[in-house]
Amino acid sequence: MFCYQCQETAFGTGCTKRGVCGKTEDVAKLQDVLIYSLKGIAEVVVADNIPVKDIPDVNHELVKSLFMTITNANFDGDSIFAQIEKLLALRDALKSKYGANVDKDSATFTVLTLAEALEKAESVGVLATENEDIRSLRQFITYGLKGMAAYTEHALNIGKENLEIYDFMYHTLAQIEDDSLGKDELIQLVLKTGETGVKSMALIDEANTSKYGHPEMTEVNIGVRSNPAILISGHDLVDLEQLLEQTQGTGVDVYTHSEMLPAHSYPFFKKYDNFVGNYGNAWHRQVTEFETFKGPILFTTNCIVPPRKEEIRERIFTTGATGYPGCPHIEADAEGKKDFSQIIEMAKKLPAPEEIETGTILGGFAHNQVFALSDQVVDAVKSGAIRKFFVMSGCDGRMKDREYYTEFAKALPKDTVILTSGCAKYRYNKLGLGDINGIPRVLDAGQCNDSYSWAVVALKLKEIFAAEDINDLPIQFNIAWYEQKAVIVLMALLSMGFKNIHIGPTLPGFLSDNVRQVVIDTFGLAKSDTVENDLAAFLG
Ligand code: FSO
Ligand code: SF4
Repeated sequence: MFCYQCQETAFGTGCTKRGVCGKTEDVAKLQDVLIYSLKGIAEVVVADNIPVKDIPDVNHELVKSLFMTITNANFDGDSIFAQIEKLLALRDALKSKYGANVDKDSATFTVLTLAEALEKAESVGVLATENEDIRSLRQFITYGLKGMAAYTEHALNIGKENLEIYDFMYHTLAQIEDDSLGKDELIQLVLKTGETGVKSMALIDEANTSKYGHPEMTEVNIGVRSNPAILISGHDLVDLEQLLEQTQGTGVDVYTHSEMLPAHSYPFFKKYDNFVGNYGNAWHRQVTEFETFKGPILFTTNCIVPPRKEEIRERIFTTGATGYPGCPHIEADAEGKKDFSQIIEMAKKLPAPEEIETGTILGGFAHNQVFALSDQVVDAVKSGAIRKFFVMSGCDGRMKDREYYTEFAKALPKDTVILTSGCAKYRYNKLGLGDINGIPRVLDAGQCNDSYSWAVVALKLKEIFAAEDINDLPIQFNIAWYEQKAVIVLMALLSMGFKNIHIGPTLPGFLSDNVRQVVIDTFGLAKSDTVENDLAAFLG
């Protein structure tokens, strides 16, 4: 196996035996074959000019398959192999229906058994591209597509689609295998991926807000009640809605975990009085927090940490693109309805969660809520009460050096405001950093996809302050990254013209030396340094 798609990749260069994330060699290989199968479908769609509006089933399997390969989403080899079989059948059906004549291996290969799929992986994985720079750019783009797919799938679950996104995905998957594309063309494709990434983030924003209302300033309880309860993790709001509906009148409470926290700020979910609060912190702390939670856990998306203890594994359920061997996977029926009754029945028999924290945290500062405060914000900037905004969106992770983000937040002067989203916020959202004339110093827009809000807010500020360049605004990006959703957020920001973005705790291992240099020279991308050096650099 070879995988270097996330920030925790072994030695910063690549996992070659087993993933640091816990992914086995077989699962890594099957994911490579899954991606290769998608390339075959893309070849067929592009070669035959098949209109994406005519192939909804294929489009939906495209985004689901990409999503299944995101870090910490799916550890279940059987479900990945079943997905490969499904894709190959779809590919062949497309070929016979449209009469496509594509002779590329990705469009013609077959694997009949798991063993054959594992053998196939030997020649189609990441290292199949020999040139290190071309490989780096091809993977950069592929990881962007994975993040884009995650956002597209959530929007799709709410019934919102943008056909341009599928179209882009097929063309890009077909193009990145095209040996005629050199470094420069691939760099252009990175930016195009970012542009389409912006569309996917706008789509999920539209889907979420049209169905659940605009997030509003909300205090979220982090303590517990005495009822038995279910913990829901991941990002899918439709799964949350269905779980809340099905738990009404059962005596079972529902708590959010990690990236599901922002759901509390949507007006729609406030009507459920068993929707108690948020339990725990960012994904990697689930190892201890699931022990004290006591009840069943539903994963709607990543991030799953492979549960070592059987007692915890027995309480885990997956749905959507996620999977874990031995944990029940809940499928939707033809109408998209999921039956969560087995989770509810399990919850009733288990003890209530053990309290690990008390108090509240503040959220709901997506673009609409920030625009509602815009007069206050603009006055504070004009008067000098706010000197600078720091966008610290992104992901949290296990590495010790991520303490940097807590220390950086603590060390920021009191006339600065943190704009956050994604699970990175857990590094500083309980520090009590106060406010500036009533404006909280940590404004949380929501999930990682809600980083979109900060781009929208920046564009608004550019207009208000009549700035010529978006980079002239008093906004500094200091982002924490971990997996491929953060990769698409980064690409989106680059495509919008934001420069001098700092990311950490390390630069991506998938950037080769040359590609890294190009990104540094062209976009001013930099790695976070020490708190002292960064503060000095950012605040002059
Ligand atoms: Fe975090 Fe995991 Fe949202 Fe990611 S829970 S790390 S970028 O999946 O998706 O922020
Ligand atoms: Fe390694 Fe990350 Fe790939 Fe897991 S997802 S195998 S930790 S690079």
